[in-house]
Amino acid sequence: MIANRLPVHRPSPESPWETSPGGLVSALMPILREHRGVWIGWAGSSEQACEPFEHEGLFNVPVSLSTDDVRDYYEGFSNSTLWPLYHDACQTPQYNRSWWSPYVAVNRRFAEVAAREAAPNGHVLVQDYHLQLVPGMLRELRPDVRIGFFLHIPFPPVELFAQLPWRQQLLEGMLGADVIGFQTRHGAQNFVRLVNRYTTSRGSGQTIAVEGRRVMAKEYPISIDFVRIQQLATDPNVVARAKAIRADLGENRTIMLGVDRLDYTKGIDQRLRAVYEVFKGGRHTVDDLVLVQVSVPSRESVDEYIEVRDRIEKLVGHINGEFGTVGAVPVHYLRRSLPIEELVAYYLVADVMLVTPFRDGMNLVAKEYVGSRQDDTGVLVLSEFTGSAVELDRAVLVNPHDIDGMAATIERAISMPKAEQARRMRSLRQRVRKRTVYSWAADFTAALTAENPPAESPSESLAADSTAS
Ligand code: GDG
Repeated sequence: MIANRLPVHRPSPESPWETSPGGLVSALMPILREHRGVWIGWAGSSEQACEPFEHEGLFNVPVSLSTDDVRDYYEGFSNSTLWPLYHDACQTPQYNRSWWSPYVAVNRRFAEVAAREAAPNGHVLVQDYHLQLVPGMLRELRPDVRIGFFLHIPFPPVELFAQLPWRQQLLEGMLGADVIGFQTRHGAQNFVRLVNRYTTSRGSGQTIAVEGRRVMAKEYPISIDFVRIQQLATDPNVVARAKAIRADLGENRTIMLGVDRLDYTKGIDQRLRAVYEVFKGGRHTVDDLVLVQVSVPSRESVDEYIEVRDRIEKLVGHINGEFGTVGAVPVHYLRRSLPIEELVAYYLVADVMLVTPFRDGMNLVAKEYVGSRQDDTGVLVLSEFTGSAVELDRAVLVNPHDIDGMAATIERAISMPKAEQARRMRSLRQRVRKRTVYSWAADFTAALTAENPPAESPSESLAADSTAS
């Protein structure tokens, strides 16, 4: 497994390693433990290069990054160019020419470590937008290994991706893989269209002919460890903690919950504006309604993240100042990471879960909330621009850009009859129970280990392709 970050971190070189929170880690830890795989990644900014080590049954191979690499490859090209561009350019992507060659150099470093570590005819799974050139580089170094690439974030439409000065190189890098996985069918289709437009390879449907090889580009929607969430949701300590939180917040109040990395793609500020409108509307007061917003600090040295944090904190102050009383506030804002048990206790007390990103590859929080609602109560308000909205279409879907619409939907969610809540939640739970992180891994690894059929001749694949231009 190759990902930008190792699945562990430590505050200082003297502290013990701890497993990190986050979508990628939540999704992949169970799989790697099961297969006794090696995880190649960066150990984090405070780390000097260190030797490979084992932690909780997992082998970690650290790749070191210099301060300049962190600035140019990580904060620069990955998080200030690709991240905003792939999320519908909801912040303006920066096309800084000096970030490109560090991105290439760091991708080469990862590919070289993988070339050393992979067993003969082994399988390598490359994760995410930071490492889109690795499949192509690794194929040159180790033509014997099968390579999978999975993109956790959305893959943008042609009109947006076309802005990238390095669009052809990134597409060709990804085409080094045998299987390229996306969160949604939309993402896979965008990729095939772009390959046809900007490379010499030709794709049709889910297959692309690349120099005599056949590459699959397909959706593999990621999910959660349903059983683990269920176990946590029934753990007596977690249930007792949920009762205590409810008692603290008020037995008769409707509790709304938001849980997100503190990221401008997550739409936390628009959500707060909608909540402001709900209180302003006058049908609810601080006595009967409360929002708990958990925001996990993230990428704190990137300017846009500092700005969104300021916007959010101003809005929280604004709402609490206008609608709070001495002893009761409408918004409880926790800017910190919580232990998973505590997080699930919050899922258990939330009558209404607000998941309103402007764009999100999948959103595991939405699935975790559903996974924890064993009694079929609770309402999930979900942005239609998340990958999870494809499967979780029985949630109450919202457009996060429409503040009034979102406020009206939140009011509807607050007063939804129990029978309708149960109908919707039963159907949502069935979906999440059926497709877990384990079935995601099984599907992806099955595709990776299956031999792709040989490529058609170029003329044949061109004839079959209706999207080539
Ligand atoms: C990326 C993509 C895609 C959150 N707060 C705490 C905590 N979390 C855990 C949640 C959940 C995960 O972090 C967040 O996952 P998301 O999917 O919601 O979002 P991203 O971090 O942006 O993840 C996303 C994902 O990758 C997987 O492919 O769905 O689209 O952007 O699992 O539970 N965990 C703990 N404490 C917290 O305070 N322990």
